[in-house]
Amino acid sequence: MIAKTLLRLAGLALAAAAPFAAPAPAQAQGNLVLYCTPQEEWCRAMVNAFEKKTGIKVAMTRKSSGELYAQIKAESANPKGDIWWGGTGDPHLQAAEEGLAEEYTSPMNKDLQPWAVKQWEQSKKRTVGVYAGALGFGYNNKQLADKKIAELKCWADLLNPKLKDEVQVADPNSSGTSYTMLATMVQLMGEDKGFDYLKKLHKNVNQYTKSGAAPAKATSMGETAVGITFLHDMVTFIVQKAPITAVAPCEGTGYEIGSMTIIKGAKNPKEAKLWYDWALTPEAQELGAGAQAYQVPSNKNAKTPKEAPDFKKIKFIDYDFAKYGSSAERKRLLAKWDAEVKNLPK
Ligand code: S7P
Repeated sequence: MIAKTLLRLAGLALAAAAPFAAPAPAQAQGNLVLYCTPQEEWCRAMVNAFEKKTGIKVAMTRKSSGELYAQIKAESANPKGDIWWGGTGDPHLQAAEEGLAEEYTSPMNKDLQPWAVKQWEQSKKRTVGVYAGALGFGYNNKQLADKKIAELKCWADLLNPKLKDEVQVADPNSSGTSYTMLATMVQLMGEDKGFDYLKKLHKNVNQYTKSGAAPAKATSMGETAVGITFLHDMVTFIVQKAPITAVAPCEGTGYEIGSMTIIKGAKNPKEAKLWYDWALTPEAQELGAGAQAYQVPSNKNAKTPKEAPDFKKIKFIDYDFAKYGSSAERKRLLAKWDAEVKNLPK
């Protein structure tokens, strides 16, 4: 199963450069309220390009995955957002299951990778994959050398007592990255051993940040020796010459299908669909690399950035999105993490 997933994901990195005709949205006037979860720079680049192409004015709010899910739920009686672009797939699936998302079938679906379409099918047409990213960690080479700690290769290495208060990871309630880690540990080790691991890791955690990518920046600046993030978030700083080594853990790891959802009751549904179709084109998906976002795009004809982690070299678990993106399971695991891990004494 794992091998099958790996092969399927390996295919992601080999997007064919077939000729492609992106649908050209007609020049339009109008407004769109965008909820955006990836890096601010990528969100801005998307907004600027879309406004230029369509004449539609975009009001954008950037927040972490769990935070935007909670906001969309809180606003559901009077929705303020039109479309939610990016962020880990689990909270998008939860929103779909809870009736917070509109059904939509984009003409672009035919050009998408099977994993992106599967996300759409699993959500009953309410969310679709826009990119994929592998979970891992990164360490600051100087910090590690100063502490005389050997190269870190595995999740198990992060439990080294010499790393006390030297590991940073986000809070899974606000962060989709960190929820992916929580669900990954449960799937990789089994629930009891996975929670044991998280409790031991807690002793080494210096801070549970709100944002999933924040530990990558902290690692780049030497504020923490180790950060647990998606690998592409570490690569962003490696490209900027930060002294970081990015690690795909030896035991195996999970991954995200970054997703997109039209919000139920959107006030600007026509504009939301224009964004949706455009965001699935190679033209839009290739904007990521220019903003130093190195996820793997979901359109088969979009170029995968050359800096993107090589999925063929990563040992992936067969992440069960249906289960771990379900409302009941996500609520249960987060409540258990709050009760058993978050406030443990060190
Ligand atoms: O930074 C890009 C990215 O890693 O951020 C998204 C993530 O869900 C947002 O951060 P949170 O963990 O704070 O929710 C990912 O989808 C994306 O690849």
